[in-house]
Amino acid sequence: MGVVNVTPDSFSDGGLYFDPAAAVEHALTLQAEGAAILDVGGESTRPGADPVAADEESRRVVPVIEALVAAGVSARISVDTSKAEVTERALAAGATLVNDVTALRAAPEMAELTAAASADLCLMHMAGTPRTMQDNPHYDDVVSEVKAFLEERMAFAVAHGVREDRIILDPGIGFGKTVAHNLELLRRLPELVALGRPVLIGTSRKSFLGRLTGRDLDDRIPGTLATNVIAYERGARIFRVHDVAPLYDALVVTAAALDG
Ligand code: HH2
Repeated sequence: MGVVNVTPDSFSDGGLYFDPAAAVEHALTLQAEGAAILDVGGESTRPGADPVAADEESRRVVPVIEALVAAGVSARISVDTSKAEVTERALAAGATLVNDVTALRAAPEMAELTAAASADLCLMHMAGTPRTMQDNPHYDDVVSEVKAFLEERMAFAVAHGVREDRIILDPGIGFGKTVAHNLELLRRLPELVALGRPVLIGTSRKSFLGRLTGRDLDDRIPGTLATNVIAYERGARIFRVHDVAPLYDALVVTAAALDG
C-alpha cells in the first residue's frame, strides 16, 4: 500500500503532493514500483495536527481518485479518512477500500456507507486523538488491549452491515504508543493475526524509527524495511509505506525465503 498524502502538513511528505496533478503522478509512480493499493489521504493524523473540514478534505482527495480511475490504474484505491461525507464522495469516485484511523468512532455511519458500496474497511487502533495521543500513553498489556479494541470494533462494523470478510485490522503503530509499545506490537503480531483477518501495518518513516536509530525522516528507509520484514514474518499482509520500491524488493526476497 503506497501512501498518497494530498496534504500541506503530513509528517514526512506534507506539501510535496498537495497539488492534485503531483499527487496523481506520485500515485502512478508508486503503482509502477509495485503498490497494489494506493491510499489517498487529505488530512494529516500526525500528533498535534489541525483538523480539516469535510469539504476541504473532499476537495483534496476526490479529484485525485477521479484522475486515478480515469488513468485506468490497476491498483485498488483506498481513501484514508474518518469522515462520512468524504467516504461517500470517495466511494462514488471509485475508491474500494476505506481506511479509518478511528475505526468508526469518529463517524459510525461510515459502516453503512462502506457496506452499501461493498468496499473493504480497515479498522485501526488509536489511543486518544491525534491531538493528545502521544501524551504519556499507558497500557497494562498493549497487545491484549489493542486486540480487544479491534475485536470490539470488528463486531461493531459487522453489526452495522459490513461483511467480516471485508475487514482489515491494524494495530496503529505510533498512534498513542511509546517506542516499547510499538516494538511489542510488532513482536507479538501473531496474536492480532489470530483474529482471522488480514493485518495492515504502518511503520513507514515513523518517529519511533528515528528514536531507535537517531535518523531524520529521509533516512528511515532501512528501519522501515526492517520493521516490515519482521511484520511479514509475523503474519502481516498489507504494508503501508511511502517508499514502495525498496519495500517491494525486501518483501519479494522475504517471501521467497520464508515461503519458498
Ligand atoms: N499511519 C498514518 C496515516 N494513516 N492508516 C493506517 N491504517 N495505518 C497507519 O499506520 C497509518 C494510517 C500516518 O502516516 P502519514 O499518512 O504519512 O502521515 P500523516 O497522517 O501526517 O498524513
